[in-house]
Amino acid sequence: MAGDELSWNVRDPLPSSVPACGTFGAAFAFYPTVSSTNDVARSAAAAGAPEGLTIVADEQTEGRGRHGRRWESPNGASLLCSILLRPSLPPALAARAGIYVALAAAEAIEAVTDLPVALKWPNDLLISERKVAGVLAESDIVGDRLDFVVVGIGINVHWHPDDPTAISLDAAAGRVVSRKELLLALLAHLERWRPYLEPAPIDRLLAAWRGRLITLGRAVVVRGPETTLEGTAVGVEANGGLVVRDATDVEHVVHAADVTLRPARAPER
Ligand code: BT5
Repeated sequence: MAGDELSWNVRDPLPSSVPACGTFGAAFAFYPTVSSTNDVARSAAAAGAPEGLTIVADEQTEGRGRHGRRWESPNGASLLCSILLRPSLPPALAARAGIYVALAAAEAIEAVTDLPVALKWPNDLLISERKVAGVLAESDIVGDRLDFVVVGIGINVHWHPDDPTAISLDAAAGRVVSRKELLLALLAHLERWRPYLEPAPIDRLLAAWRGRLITLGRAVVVRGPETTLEGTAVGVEANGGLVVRDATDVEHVVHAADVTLRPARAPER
């Protein structure tokens, strides 16, 4: 069914608030018209808005894609949405935010429509190899830190451009798909994947543990079941093994042993 066989001018209102179900949507705003939902979310982010802020609009006067391209959508036809994220990622990994939102959106569409969604690098969502949604991630870096990332997503729900490479959910599903249902599914899938946007949680556990480990940098005597080793504790491996460098600069990894700390050297006067 072609996209224009179904009218997009259906009564399918977006909500003015969403049920509190976690981080996403706890701060929420709907606008009939904005320049771009990403602009609204970025201004709010700069003013200190919390992670999870969700901005939706019926219409954008300056909806944009990547590299200054336009994102087309008639009033009320799409789910136009921007999400504010504040992940503790190094700026070099900011692209993960777009990956995360694209994945959550693909799952949300599948949950609501049962249609299989594929991703095209970097972050296009495709149904039957036609673009149904696009993702635009815009980040703000302060010093060597990622302050925030605003990820905008536009999903063609009731309309798509008159272009064989584009599709809408209504056209693909052969029915009128609810934008509100899609929005709630998106928020739920964002919630589900959010922990994985952080540096691997297990690495964070190890880093926190390592931070308290008095052993590192100290001269140690290591007594294992068979051998005794003297040296300096220089690190911990991912599996928890202690790395000890001996007097000849050879590194040994110790797993089961008793470690005695040599007294720390008195500070030089
Ligand atoms: C994207 O860019 O695909 C990112 C689109 C992000 C839009 C959302 S809407 C909410 C938020 N607020 C914004 O202002 N933006 C985000 P890109 O990969 O550069 O693709 C843009 C290209 O896709 C255009 O040059 C057109 O060729 C095509 N296009 C434009 N509108 C389309 C639509 N509705 N459906 C499919 N393709 C479209």
